[in-house]
Amino acid sequence: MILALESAVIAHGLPRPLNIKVAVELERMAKQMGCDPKTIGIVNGKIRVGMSTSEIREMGKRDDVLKVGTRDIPVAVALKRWGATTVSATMRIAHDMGIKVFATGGIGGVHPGNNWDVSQDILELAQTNMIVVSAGAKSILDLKRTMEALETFQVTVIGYKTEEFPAFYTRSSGIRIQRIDSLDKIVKMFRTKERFDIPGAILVCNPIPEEHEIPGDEFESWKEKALAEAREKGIEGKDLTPFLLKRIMELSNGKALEANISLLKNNVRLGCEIAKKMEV
Ligand code: PSU
Ligand code: MN
Repeated sequence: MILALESAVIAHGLPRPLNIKVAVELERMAKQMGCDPKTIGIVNGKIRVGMSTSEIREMGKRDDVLKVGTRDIPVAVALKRWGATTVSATMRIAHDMGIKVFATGGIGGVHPGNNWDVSQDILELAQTNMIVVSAGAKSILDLKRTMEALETFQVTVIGYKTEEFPAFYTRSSGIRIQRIDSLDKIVKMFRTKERFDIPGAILVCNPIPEEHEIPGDEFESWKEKALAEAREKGIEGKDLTPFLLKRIMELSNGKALEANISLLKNNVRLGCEIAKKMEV
């Protein structure tokens, strides 16, 4: 009953020193639920499936950690760097080790604008056969285009106890998806995919718990401000997502941070339940 966890959230997603505390807490929760959590990352060029607590602590403190998507795995390994794996790289490595379930916060997707900033996460979700639990995609993204991309690339998207594609901080986006209420049905879907050799992931969308949800209009003003600042400063490419996350957390006076932690825990809980079902 292994559950994969990513490390980009430690190095680039959450502020210090809370990043370490949250990463350790997520592992503790998974263990308490009877799962074996494996936080995936790259330590001095070595791929670690199950970073030690001291490695997690060090990654959370270092300033020279690369943000590693799938295409960056060879770079981090060859240059013997520390690498924090995003959804794409975490999936690739976890799959290579035979891990079937992975819990994260939110997936990357299609950024707004016409500059073709489309996350590697989409391509990895299209190719790698796993169950990925996420709270949807953040509304810093173009959610409609993100959903269209997921369809084009044949990613199976389902809502756990919801009919709407959740938007990370909020439970709703107006974009409809197939609702599933039973863990057994998720496992059945996975088995069917295997039977017919359908490549790619099942993206299980798990909305943020109601008590920590941030209303869309409140979020919208922070988002607009963060996006405008990014444009002004010329921040783009792989630096864009971490910059926006950081600014939104600051602008929200900690509310976005609390929400982020809440949904991470919620996804680890569901990930554990699914991982346990997969074994039966
Ligand atoms: N969404 C979050 N927090 C994160 C990320 C996404 O709420 O830390 C990270 C994930 O690791 C995701 C990555 O895979 O950002 C996507 O980055 P990009 O948009 O550069 O592909
Ligand atoms: Mn990008």
